[in-house]
Amino acid sequence: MRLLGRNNSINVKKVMWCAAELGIELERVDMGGPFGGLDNPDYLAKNPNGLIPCLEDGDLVLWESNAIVRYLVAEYGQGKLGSDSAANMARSDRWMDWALTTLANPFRAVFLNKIRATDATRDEAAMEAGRVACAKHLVVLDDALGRQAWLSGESFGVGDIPLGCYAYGWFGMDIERPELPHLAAWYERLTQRPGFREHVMIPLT
Ligand SMILES: N[C@@H](CCC(=O)N[C@@H](CS)C(=O)NCC(=O)O)C(=O)O
Repeated sequence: MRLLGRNNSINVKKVMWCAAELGIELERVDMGGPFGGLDNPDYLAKNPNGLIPCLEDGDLVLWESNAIVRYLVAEYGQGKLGSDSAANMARSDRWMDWALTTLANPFRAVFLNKIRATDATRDEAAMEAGRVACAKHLVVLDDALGRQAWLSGESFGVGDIPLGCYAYGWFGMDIERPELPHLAAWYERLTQRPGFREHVMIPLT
């Protein structure tokens, strides 16, 4: 099984971390960013969006990182990471969808301007608007984590994975952050997990 995508992408990180949690061997191939290759016809035949990540597992070629994570859990999870019941999976799905539909866009505005932009290209207004929007959305997450230890329910699960990757970026950037104690405590628990340390906690670039 192979995952195509550079290791510093949040969407690649979530798949690699999920595979590590499940004990799956997953070879990663550098693509995208400085490695390029996403506009090659061969790659576009696999993912016509020209984006990473893309999973190859036998005949299956799959893009969209959350779909890949769900596939790994369904195919190889044997009920782990909260995949033992439809209700538990739905609890996780809710946060996975929320990450993409609600948090991803404002987070990207902060991350790209803070980490990837140069002084010449940085859009301070967009960065600040993104930061304010993220801070507002993260109150919802903090509130949920005040009532349950994990986003997946009583134990760590697949619903914690995408937002854990965003949390690493949020806490790792030199930005103003509101006090969100439950979010901070959950993040601290994530940093104890070997798969998170290996695949997510790498320099922000
Ligand atoms: N919704 C897609 C988003 C994919 C995406 O935007 N990938 C970015 C990296 S995080 C990408 O391919 N950027 C171009 C590049 O790396 O060259 C997913 O979750 O897989």
